[in-house]
Amino acid sequence: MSKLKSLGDKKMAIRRAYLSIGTNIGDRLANLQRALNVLAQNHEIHLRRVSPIYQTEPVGPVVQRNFYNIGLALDTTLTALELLDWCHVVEQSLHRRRLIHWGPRTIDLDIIFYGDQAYDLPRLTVPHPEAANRRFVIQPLLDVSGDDQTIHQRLAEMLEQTTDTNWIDQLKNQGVTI
Ligand code: A4P
Ligand code: MG
Repeated sequence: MSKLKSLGDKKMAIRRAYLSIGTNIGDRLANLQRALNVLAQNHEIHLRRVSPIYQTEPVGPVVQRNFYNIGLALDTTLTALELLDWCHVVEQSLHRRRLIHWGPRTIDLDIIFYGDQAYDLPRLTVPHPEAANRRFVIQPLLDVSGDDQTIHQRLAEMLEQTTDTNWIDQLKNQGVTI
C-alpha cells in the first residue's frame, strides 16, 4: 500500500507498516501504552489500528515471565531504517535493558512488514524472518490488517502453516488505545 504525499517539492511515499510489540517486565499494560504514546510523538507516524492484548507463553530457551504482545498497523513517511531508529528511541525511552539475548525486556518493537518492501541489511531484515514461527506475532497482526488484503492473506497462510505450539490468550478486560 503506497501513496505519495507532497512535502514542499519533496515527494514522500506513505507506507503501511506493521509492528509487533512485546513486554514482560514491570507493568506490562503501562509499558505497551507508553510505547504507543511515544511512537505517535513522531509526526511522520500515524497509528491506524491496534490489536487486543494477548498474554503469551515465552518463546525461546529462557525461562521467564509471560509476555503481553500486541500488533500495530501504522502509516508512515519514514524510511524503513528511520522507522527502526524511532523504534529504538521508543525502547530507550522505556529504559529497556538488554541483559540476556531472548531474555526479559521492558519493551521490544519489531518491524514485521514495511509496505511490500524487502530488506536484508546488517541491522534490518524485513519481512521479519521469525514472524512465521511466532503465533504471538501472526494473530495480533491478523486482527489489524483486515483492510490490507495482501498482508492479511499472507498472515492467514502463516497462521495455518505455523508449527508454533506455544499458547496465546487474548485478554478480555484490558486493552490499549491509539
Ligand atoms: N533487526 C533486524 N531486523 C529487525 C526488524 N525487522 N525489526 C535488528 C526490529 N529490529 C530488527 O534486536 C537486535 C537487532 O535486530 C536490532 O538492533 C535491529 O537492528 P533487539 O530487539 O535489539 O535484540 P534482541 O531482543 O536480543 O533480539 P530480538 O530479535 O528482538 O529478539 P526476538 O527474536 O524478537 O525475541 N516470547 C513471547 N511470547 N513474546 C515475545 O514478544 N520476544 C522474544 C524476543 C523472545 N520470546 C518472546 C518474545
Ligand atoms: Mg527486537
